[in-house]
Amino acid sequence: MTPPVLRRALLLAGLALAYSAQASKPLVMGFSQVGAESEWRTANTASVKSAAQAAGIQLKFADAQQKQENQVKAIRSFIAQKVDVIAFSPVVESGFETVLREAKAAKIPVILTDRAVKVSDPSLYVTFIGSDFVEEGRKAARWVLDQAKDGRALNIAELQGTVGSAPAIDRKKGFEEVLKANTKLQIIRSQSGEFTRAKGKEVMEAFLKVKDGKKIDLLYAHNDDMAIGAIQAIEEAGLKPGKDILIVSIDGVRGAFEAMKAGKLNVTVECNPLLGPQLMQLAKDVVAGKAVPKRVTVEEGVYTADQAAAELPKRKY
Ligand code: GZL
Repeated sequence: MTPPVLRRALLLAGLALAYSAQASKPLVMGFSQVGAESEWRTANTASVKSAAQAAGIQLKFADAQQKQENQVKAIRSFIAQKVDVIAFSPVVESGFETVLREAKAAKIPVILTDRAVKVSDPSLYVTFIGSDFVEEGRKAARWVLDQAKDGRALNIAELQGTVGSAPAIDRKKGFEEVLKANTKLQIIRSQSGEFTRAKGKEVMEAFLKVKDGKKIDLLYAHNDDMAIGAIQAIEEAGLKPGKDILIVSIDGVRGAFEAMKAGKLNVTVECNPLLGPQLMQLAKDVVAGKAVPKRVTVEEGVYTADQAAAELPKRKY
C-alpha cells in the first residue's frame, strides 16, 4: 500500500508532467486562404507561413482556389481536427454564418484576416486584421481628382475585384464617394476582372472594343494584377498605358513598381499583405484568453511613378 505522502507526491508529479506537456504542445492553427490569384495573395501566404514557423505555431493551410465551398469545407475540417484557432480570409462577404456558428459551438475561436464577413452576430469572430478598403478607394479617387484639377473631363473604366468580396465592394464605395466631388469624372465602363491578370486583360480588351464614341481616359483597377493585364491589352490596341490611358491601381506589389518604372502605370495605393506576424501574435493572445481589439488595421501608403525606381529595391513584396 503506497503511503499517503508518496501517493500525493506521485499525483503532483503526474500533474506537473501533464501540465508541462500541455504547455509545450504547439498551438495548432487552421488557415483557409482565398487562393493564389495575385502577387498580393502569394506574398500574403508567404507571410502567414513564415510567421507561423517563427512563432512555433503548427499551421494547417488550405488553399480554396477562390471557391467559397472549399473554404467552408476547410473550416469544417479544422473543427473536426479540433484545432486551437481558425484564421481565414473570406473570399466573399456573405455565406459563412452557418459554419462560423459550428466553430463557435465547438469553442474554437475564429480570426478574420485580410477580408471581412457580413454576419448577424459579431461574436462569431474574435477579431479582424486587415486593410481599410474604403480608404484605399478614396486614396485612388483623390489622385484622380488631382489629375483633373485643370477642369478636364475624364472617362473612367473600372476593373472591379471578385464580385461580392469585401475589397471589391469597399474599394468601389470609397472611390465613388470621393469621385462625386467632380461631375466631369464619370465611370463609363465597369466589370469584374476577378483580381487576376488574365481576366483583367480580357475585360480591358472588351472595354476597348466598345463602340459608343466614348474614349477611355483613365483606368481604375481594384488590384495591380488586373492593371498589369490591362496594360497588355492597351499596348496590343496600339495605345500607350500611363499616357493615352492613365492607370491607378491598388496593392503596391513589385509588378506595379516595375510597371511604374517603365512609365506604364501612374500610381499604386499600397495594401499590405504582410499580416503574418501580427496574425500569429493575435492567435497566441486569443488562445491564452487575453483581450484583443475587435479590429486591427495596418499602415499603408500611396506610391506614384516618380517614386518607383527609388522604392523598388526596398519593397518587401
Ligand atoms: C486585399 C486582398 C485582395 C488584393 C488582391 O486585402 O483581399 O485580394 O487586393 C487579392 O490582389 O487578390
